[in-house]
Amino acid sequence: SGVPVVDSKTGSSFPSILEASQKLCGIGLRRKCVLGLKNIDVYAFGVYADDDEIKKCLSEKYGKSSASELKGNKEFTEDLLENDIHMTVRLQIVYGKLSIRSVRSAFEESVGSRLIKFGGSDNKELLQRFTSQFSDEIKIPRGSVIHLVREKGHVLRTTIDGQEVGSIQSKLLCRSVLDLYVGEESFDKQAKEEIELNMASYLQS
Ligand code: DAO
Ligand code: DAO
Ligand code: DAO
Repeated sequence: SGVPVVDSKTGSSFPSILEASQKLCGIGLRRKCVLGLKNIDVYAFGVYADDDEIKKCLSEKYGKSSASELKGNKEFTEDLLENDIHMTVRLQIVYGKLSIRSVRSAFEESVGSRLIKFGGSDNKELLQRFTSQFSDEIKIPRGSVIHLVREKGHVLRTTIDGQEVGSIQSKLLCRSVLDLYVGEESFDKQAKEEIELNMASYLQS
């Protein structure tokens, strides 16, 4: 079922298929500027989607457009984020000194700003209540693999190294998390383009 794709910058390897139907659409890098000084590589990520579901959901609307026409089309991006399409984002941790405190604050900044953008400021408290439950005992060493999975019915399921962390049913949360990787202000612009192009190509296949 295909050779893994290896990110040349970090050496992280991504299987080309996950859970039988999730196909790799593109990989990228999450970097973060610390102390306004230097960028650190935090994790490499791969975005996966179910090609049949993309086709089922979107071929009526976009089936006549070519993949290159759809690349960078805002409405197409919006439809990928809003629809109940099974997607997985696989994170492979590169940074070796990740503390739960920094995960919590990065999460509040990145996911939090989207929850507010797409859902309104009353989600701020909810987010803080959630991140306060990120237990200090959780260890996320270099090489850890985190899956963020959007399942049927807009359920976000999270695992760390195959262990369940939790599932939350929220369309807003699913949308906000996927927006980090596929949205307009994604962490890695080049990755976003590649992901969109591959997703668009599923409509013609
Ligand atoms: O040590 O303060 C520091 C810099 C660490 C930045 C970490 C950013 C965390 C990004 C979220 C990771 C989610 C798994
Ligand atoms: O990169 O800014 C970011 C956010 C990535 C989302 C990571 C979710 C990690 C959830 C695991 C929490 C376990 C403590
Ligand atoms: O749908 O009403 C809503 C808002 C739900 C926001 C929930 C925030 C919790 C963050 C969970 C992160 C899981 C990785």
